[in-house]
Amino acid sequence: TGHKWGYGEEDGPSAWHKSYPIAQGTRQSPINIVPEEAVYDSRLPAISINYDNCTSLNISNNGHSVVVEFEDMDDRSVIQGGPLENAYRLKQFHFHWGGKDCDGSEHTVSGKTYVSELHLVHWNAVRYRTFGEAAAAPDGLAVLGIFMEKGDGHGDLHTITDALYMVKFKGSVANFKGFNPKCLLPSNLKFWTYPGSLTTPPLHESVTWIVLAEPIRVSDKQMAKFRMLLFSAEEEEQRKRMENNFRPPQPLKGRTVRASFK
Ligand code: B30
Ligand code: ZN
Repeated sequence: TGHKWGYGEEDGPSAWHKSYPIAQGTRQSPINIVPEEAVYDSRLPAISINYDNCTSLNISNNGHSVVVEFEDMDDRSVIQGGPLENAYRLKQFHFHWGGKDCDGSEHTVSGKTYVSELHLVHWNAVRYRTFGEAAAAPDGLAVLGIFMEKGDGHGDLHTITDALYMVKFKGSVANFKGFNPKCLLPSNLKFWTYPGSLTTPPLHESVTWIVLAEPIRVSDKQMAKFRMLLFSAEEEEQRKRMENNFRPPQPLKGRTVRASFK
């Protein structure tokens, strides 16, 4: 896949605007969330996550992250409630992380960064025919962001980290059936929500962000496995470790962040 963007000196976040001018748009992501400035909305329904009949397909390295994809032909795994007007279907999840533990998340909370951030990407199949169509529409996507902090390792995260050796190189894909991401959720689903964008090119302003306040835990050993992945393909001579694949916070530009909790 011939992406010309990346996370390096030359092709990283500060260069993206040259090929993707929307990088300087009015609803870009991620952002720094300031809890004191978020507006508690008592009429915001709870977020409802229904992954009961969820079917994962494969795990892959797309050259910017590791991605687990789902069958999205019907409404078997959906998110609804919160700021969403209808159910959104799970398409994939992926991670962003740092090279060291001092950074890695895309969203920050009062300037605090986490070691990693999990994104569960859902699309509006009520209003759009395909994921691609939804990804370019203002109400097309809903991404559930979950912070990961250093600790004992959460639930079944090891199922993912133990599979990473199979997708070390860019372009590699491995079978990954029967994984239910329900096991990756924290116990409390309180959240912040705001209108934003994809955090990677094409940076479309199509995402309703739902960022959970409660982080999940990832161990040192598990983070080391993420950092064994490579941005480069097997045939490339220059091996580049996959790390620091996060975009820094973008200007809020007058947007309101709403909180589901006081
Ligand atoms: S994120 O959650 O905001 N980080 C996409 C989805 C979620 C986010 C970012 C991007 C997305 O669907 N991007 C378009 C898909 N890719 C295909 C791919 O797998 O690899 C196309 C592309 O970038 O232009 Cu490379
Ligand atoms: Zn992401």
